[in-house]
Amino acid sequence: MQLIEGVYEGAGRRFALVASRFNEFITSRLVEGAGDCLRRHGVADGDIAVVWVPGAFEIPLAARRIAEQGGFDAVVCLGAVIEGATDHHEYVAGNAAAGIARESVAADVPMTFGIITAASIEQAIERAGTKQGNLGWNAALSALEMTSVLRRIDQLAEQAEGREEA
Ligand code: INI
Repeated sequence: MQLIEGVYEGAGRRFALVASRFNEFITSRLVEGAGDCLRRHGVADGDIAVVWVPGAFEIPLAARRIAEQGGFDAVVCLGAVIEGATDHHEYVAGNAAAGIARESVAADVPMTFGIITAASIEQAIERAGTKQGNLGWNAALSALEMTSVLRRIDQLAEQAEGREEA
């Protein structure tokens, strides 16, 4: 039995952070958390790009464009959708989540979901570097793991091809 799992080694890898300006008070903390996580796992500061978009709704398109231009191993998507008086936030959050999942698979590049969905500003603050940790940090860690596990899956396929040829 072969076990395939990722490790958290970032040296030589390039990451893009796509962050929304909407609720920038919160999202700037997510950007800090994601950058901190990547640097602590060996990613060079110069190998991290930060791309700002207007809101969470715009994240999937920017993430797809970044993935298609090549050069990045993964895209970390960072935003904060906070419940309002209407159901507007549900459309924003739902489409951001579905869009990121769709574009990641379509572009064949890991895109991780670091978008806080919160019922209040307090809840969002708790997830942006206080009581409940930092969702940006977690999304960056998942991006590291996915780049690693995908590489290992590719290596497994190469090994299998080698055995067929022998
Ligand atoms: N964008 C967010 O990132 N978070 C929100 O909470 C939010 N709400 O609730 O309105 C939000 N709206 C803006 C949206 O993402 C788009 O930028 C806008 O609709 C223009 O397309």
